[in-house]
Amino acid sequence: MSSAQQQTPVSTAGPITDITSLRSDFPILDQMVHGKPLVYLDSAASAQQPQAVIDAMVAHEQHDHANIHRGVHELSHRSTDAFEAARERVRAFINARNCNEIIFTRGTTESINLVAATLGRTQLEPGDEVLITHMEHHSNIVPWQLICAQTGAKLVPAPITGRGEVDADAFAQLLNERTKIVAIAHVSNALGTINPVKEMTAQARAANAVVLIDGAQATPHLKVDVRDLDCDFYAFSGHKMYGPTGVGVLYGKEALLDSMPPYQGGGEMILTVTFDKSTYAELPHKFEAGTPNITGVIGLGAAIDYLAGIDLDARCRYETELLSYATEALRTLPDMRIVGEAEQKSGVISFLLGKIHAHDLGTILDRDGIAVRTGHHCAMPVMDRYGIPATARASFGLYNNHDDVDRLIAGLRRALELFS
Ligand code: C6P
Repeated sequence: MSSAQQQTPVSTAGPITDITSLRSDFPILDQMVHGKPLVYLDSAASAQQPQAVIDAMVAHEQHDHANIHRGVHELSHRSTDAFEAARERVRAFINARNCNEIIFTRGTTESINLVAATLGRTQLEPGDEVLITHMEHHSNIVPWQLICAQTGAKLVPAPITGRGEVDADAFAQLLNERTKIVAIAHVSNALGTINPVKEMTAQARAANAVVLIDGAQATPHLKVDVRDLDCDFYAFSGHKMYGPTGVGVLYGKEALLDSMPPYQGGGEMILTVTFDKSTYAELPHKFEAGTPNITGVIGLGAAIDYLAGIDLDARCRYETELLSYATEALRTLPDMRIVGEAEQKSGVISFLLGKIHAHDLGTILDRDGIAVRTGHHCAMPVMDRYGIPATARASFGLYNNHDDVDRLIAGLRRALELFS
């Protein structure tokens, strides 16, 4: 059977509503680390993959591997079909109008760099402004800084409150006729805040700005509908949403993508080439120079199938309940400081415990088999905002449960004892 056929959802019994049954789909979780059962609380850095995703990629490599869009032979046809079928899955997943609006990239970082280096480079002029927020990941700061340095435009960060929400009044005031691009996170990886991106997009579009949403931390947890959001661009990564690393997506409105120059030159993105001049392929290929991560794209398609097989409401309820269980449990610890207490949160709790450095906390937890991330989480301005060098961060996937949280709390209690 070809991998394209294997990607089709298997369940005919309707979407799964019992989330607790899903943990066994993830083979990596069934292991001991330092003699203790693994507790994986680092899904915001990279989520684990279910067997179905691994199987789809292995099947592709075993049966169908070949380059795409280039061969007349059977394997190349199969590979191309599987690749383009994954594009259709992505389109449906975010409700884009058509597949021309789905560009495969290496991940969120490359998606944002693509927009900055094409639209940003050609549209920004001295005095123009790119409005971001103080809670952005470096991937939604540095590409804009680079392009501002080249064009004379200015990067403007909208402030955030002590709770970790964008200051809505300040955001509205900062939007003005010089604002050409607004680039905002849907969900903050350092604070867990869910931003009101639909409202922010409407405000930005009313000011005639182009809007890019960094959806890296949103697609694993929330329903994303780019038509409803009415954003111009939406960027996300496969490996945060139970797919493989090295593959991601840039959604862009077709007319806008059409008007932009290519990002990289090479094979696949051209129509004709002479030494005088080249003409470019139609969308989406215009932005997909070179051989893409074919297996990764197929894995991403399988991850979308996997998520589509789970009832979204049940998943959201489960994850929201787990987040509040974990938040309440952490609050029972003495000297606990949770960084980021927005009303709307998803997936992530950043915290500090007494005077224990976040890295020490991470190391102690690791000895207990508990994986959390520590550091600035590629969001140094967030750390500066709260006057801290780093936090420990527990982040959750649909395979986590109360036991994982209880193990985390026990590990933190041990850390407190060690440092008392
Ligand atoms: N955040 C984290 O541990 P890439 O690396 O391109 O797949 O994703 C970059 C990125 C962009 N925006 C947000 C909001 C993100 O969270 C990330 C990745 C990881 O928080 C690794 S730093």
